[in-house]
Amino acid sequence: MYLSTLLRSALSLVAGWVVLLLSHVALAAPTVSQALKLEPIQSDIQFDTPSLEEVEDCKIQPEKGESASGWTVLGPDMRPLRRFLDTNADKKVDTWCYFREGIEVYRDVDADFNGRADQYRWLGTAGTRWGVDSDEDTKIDLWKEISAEEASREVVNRTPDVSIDCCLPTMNSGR
Ligand SMILES: [Ca+2]
Ligand SMILES: [Ca+2]
Repeated sequence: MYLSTLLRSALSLVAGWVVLLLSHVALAAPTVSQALKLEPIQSDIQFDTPSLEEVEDCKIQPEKGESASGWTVLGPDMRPLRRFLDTNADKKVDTWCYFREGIEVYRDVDADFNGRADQYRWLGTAGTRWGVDSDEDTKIDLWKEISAEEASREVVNRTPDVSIDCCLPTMNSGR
């Protein structure tokens, strides 16, 4: 009797491991060099990229939180370089974060979880811009957040095919 209980608990433990293993396979961890090949969708991002020699000393660290799981690529100094997260537990990455000097400066977000980024956010030392790309063509259609200073810079820098309207602050203006 005792033996069969023991056997049952051993079997359920193994089953648990198999499930855990499978979920990791489904959301397979990238290698450091695969992870570093990914680039932000927007072009004006200044983020850290290690040299070829430094790549050997970079590491991939799994992330497992209550609201998200994924990986962080750590540089030779153990500061984060990239972070890729699955925030809706569908085993697909939907948030791609880029760091500069250990601080997250930009992220691409697939907010409707269809596999294509539809929001672009500048963070930390890179400012406060938060653009929405409703049709996922990589061009920002409206700003969820932008400071007055950033808005005026956008008007100056944007290529002519982007309408000026989309560069005007829609929220938090005057920050
Ligand atoms: Ca996901
Ligand atoms: Ca999307």
